[in-house]
Amino acid sequence: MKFFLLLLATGFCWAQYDPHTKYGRTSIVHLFEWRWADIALECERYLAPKGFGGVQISPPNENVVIHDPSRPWWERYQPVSYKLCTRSGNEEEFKDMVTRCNNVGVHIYVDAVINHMSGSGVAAGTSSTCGSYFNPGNRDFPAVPYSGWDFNDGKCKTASGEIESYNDPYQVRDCRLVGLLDLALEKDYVRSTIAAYMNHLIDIGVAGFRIDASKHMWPGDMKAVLDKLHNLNTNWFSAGSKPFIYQEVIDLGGEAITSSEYFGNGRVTEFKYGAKLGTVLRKWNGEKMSYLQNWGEGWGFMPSDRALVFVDNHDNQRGHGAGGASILTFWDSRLYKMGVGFMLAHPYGFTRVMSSYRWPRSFQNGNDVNDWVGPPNNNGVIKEVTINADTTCGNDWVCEHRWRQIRNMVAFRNVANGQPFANWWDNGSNQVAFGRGNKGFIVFNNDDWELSETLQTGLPGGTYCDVISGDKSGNSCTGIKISVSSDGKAHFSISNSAEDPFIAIHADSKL
Ligand code: QV4
Ligand code: CA
Repeated sequence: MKFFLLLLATGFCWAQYDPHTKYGRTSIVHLFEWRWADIALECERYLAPKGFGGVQISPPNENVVIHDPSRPWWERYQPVSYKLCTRSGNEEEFKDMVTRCNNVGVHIYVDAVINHMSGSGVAAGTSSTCGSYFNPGNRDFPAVPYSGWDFNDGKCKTASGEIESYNDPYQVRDCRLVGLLDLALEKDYVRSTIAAYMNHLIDIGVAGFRIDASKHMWPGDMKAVLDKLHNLNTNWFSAGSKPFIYQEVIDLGGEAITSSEYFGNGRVTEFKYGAKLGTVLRKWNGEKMSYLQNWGEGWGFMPSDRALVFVDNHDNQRGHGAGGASILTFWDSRLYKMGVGFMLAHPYGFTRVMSSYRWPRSFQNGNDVNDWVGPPNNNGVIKEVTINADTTCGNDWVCEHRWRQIRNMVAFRNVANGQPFANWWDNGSNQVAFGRGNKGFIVFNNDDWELSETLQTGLPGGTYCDVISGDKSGNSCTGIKISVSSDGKAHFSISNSAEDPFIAIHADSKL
């Protein structure tokens, strides 16, 4: 018994840090604003066969319907109730999605918006995705139910009732984030109500949660909620599995609140990752890829086993949240593929791939005045995700996760799972290479001249297909072929004007 207690005390119950993806699947994809019916199809036809571990979905609970501007994506971050009823689908469609995805080994991670309800300025009425009445003016959300007692108004000390300084941890937690009515998570009623919502989802079969706006909740209050959560559904998860928790905390340094305050609850989003990687690949501020040799904790990031990493997310791909102009997105596709490829090849953190929709970006004075535009829709009804003959998506869904270079690097990460970072090489500028034990090797040329080098790959001798320029197809390669000699060395030539100036090979791409 003592031994078990010791294990418990030393954090053995690591389970909430464990994504619970099926063995050998090491990434999740954020299918931002997708409908549940389309996610179920994508799990079966694409994500399972291509080795994705899971899907982060948009908030599944009832939200405000906003008409000015017309149906912005961010209306889903203004809850009205915890009914599973949104533009993505109803409870029946949600259950069908979770069951079908779990049945093919692709797990579901829910974006849980539990810090707040709607904006304080929203008009009272039934303008909500399930028709529930609510009245922000007097804090009345009868479909939960929440009333005035359940909000932090009395606790917030600022004149406006909103967060006015991010240097005061009390304001950041107890006041309204951009006017969003702030729930009183110190109250057991609120904690129990939120836990009941999350347990409903757990019992349906979800594997974990992205906790939205975690910086705006006290870690202890969040722990009180998390301690009320059920273990995962044993139809798909081993008994005693705890839900995977990753908390959205934007910490680029310099604020009163730091990511480490949240490590006791689960993993935390590492926003420094995407911000720095974008700066390096854009070669801003004298940054070079050769500086990436100590990427990870060496760059001041949180411990790898606490980090949820990504190149961009739904906020900073459109100028919300953090990272600024350095963030790489699908709009910068050539550098973006290099960034996602680097992330998926490198052992640091648990990786999330972004999958977006196209919107009519329109910059005025450096700001995208259309940053609010919601998902592709017909009069407010989200469009289905159509699949083209070339496997890309139609209807303005970008489907980055289906880009060959990205899909194949998700597989690379699976093959290299558990293998150490090895065989680093660089030219002192922007040509770098590294391997993952004896399972994988990747080479980048981000300089303005040719890369032509013979490098130690660490791989067994043989002929390998480059999974960036093509695929292994039967006994041949549709793209570049790399010959590794018996001593593990191979010659790489990468033109700086190549469509994708990087090459990746791994054990499963060997002929
Ligand atoms: C406006 C005024 C307020 C006023 C209020 C009155 O700005 O001063 O009091 O009206 O109601 C939308 C509008 C915003 C509006 C607000 C409330 O953009 O102008 O306030 O609604 O009506 C998303 C969007 C926000 C959006 C919000 C709610 O990014 O623009 O606000 O949804 O619809 C910080 C946090 C971090 C957060 C990040 C964006 O630390 O946690 O900001 N990221 C998460 C989500 C993000 C979401 C929220 C948090 C809120 O990733 O998508 O914000 O749930 O860094
Ligand atoms: Ca709060």
